[in-house]
Amino acid sequence: DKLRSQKWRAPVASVLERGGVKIARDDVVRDEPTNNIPDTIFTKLGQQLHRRNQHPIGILKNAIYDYFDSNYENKFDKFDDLCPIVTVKQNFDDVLVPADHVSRSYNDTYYIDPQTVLRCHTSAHQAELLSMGHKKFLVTGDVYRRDSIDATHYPVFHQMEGVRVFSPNDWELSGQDGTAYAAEDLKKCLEGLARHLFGAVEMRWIDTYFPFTDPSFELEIYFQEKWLEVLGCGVTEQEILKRSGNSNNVAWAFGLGLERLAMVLFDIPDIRLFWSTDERFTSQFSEGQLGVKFKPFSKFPPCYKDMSFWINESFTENNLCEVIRGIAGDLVEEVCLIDDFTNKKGMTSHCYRIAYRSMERSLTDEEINELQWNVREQVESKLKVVLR
Ligand code: FA5
Ligand code: MG
Repeated sequence: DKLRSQKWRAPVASVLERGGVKIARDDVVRDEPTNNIPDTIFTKLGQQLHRRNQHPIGILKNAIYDYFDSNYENKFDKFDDLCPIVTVKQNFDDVLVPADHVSRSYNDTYYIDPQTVLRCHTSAHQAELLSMGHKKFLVTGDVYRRDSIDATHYPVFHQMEGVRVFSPNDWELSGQDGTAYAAEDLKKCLEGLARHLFGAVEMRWIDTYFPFTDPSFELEIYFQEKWLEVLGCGVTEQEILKRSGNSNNVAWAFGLGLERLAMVLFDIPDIRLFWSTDERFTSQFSEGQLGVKFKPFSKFPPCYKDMSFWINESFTENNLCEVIRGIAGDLVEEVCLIDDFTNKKGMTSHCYRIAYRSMERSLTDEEINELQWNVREQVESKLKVVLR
């Protein structure tokens, strides 16, 4: 969600941010200080859930393809096998992300080396495909982000990018300017998609900011008693069109969060389930079946553990989450800041509540205590905070 952020933060070039880099890799041979990709992420590369026709993400992708195929005479060009390893230029520069934008930091993005990242959005492919002359296309793929931990955020997820380029004859007769025409067409297209997928559903548009579109919007859907952001979109910045040889045109673009849409579509309560190989999960979905509601296989109780510590200047929540995920893997359900205060000496204390829960079985006290013990130890040694 952070690409919408308008708050610039100077990239933290401190040792500790590099320390964040070292965090997950310091027990393997390949200890590259400029590489912050832990093994839990490496093992996800190439899994391509979006290309499995029996998996909820693949089923959803195919349903979205159907919508575009049946509503547009000239079909959208489709790409779902573009490599997730891209250059910093593709991921950021080509879509006008400013040099000091927070999303570029090692805290937010997985770097292979200073010029190469795991794409953090499918927008990384926009400029190239536009330059190749594509006017209407969909790009589906796995994307990677260092992020917080809860039921709707995961460090690997899937997006589908859509781009449509208009030429002056498209809008001239409408009495609108190109931008207004494209914005209206975009909203109609996405509202139609939501109806195609969900039928009636409670949704709302939010005005937002992206470096690559203006105006920019997000669509939220009411799910599990909350508004859930499912996509970002907008009218493409003219500079991107100009650079790709589309100077006289106007375009719209969107980026769908496929897990979020699939959660609503299939009633899947937690994003970790998409990675489950438990048959009680996988057997509930089949090719082409949209009407299925996921039946949880009995709900196991969560176990909460709190930990408090004095933070230092380079402490970040993403680094904390990476340490916890490195130890507990998918057994961690949520990490939540529950207390935050600064004492008279100017020292700041954070208290985090960690929820442990397996989607597949009951956890024993012993197992959880061991996890928590390791978490405390590594949080202290790797993040250099002082436990209280
Ligand atoms: C983007 O990634 C923009 N590239 C989208 C875009 C494309 C805007 C084209 C304009 C034009 P954002 O960071 O908001 O935006 O992510 C898009 C969607 O991905 C979100 O709405 C959400 O549904 C999903 N998403 C974001 N972070 C996560 C996460 N950690 N886990 C699961 N889904 C996520
Ligand atoms: Mg967002």
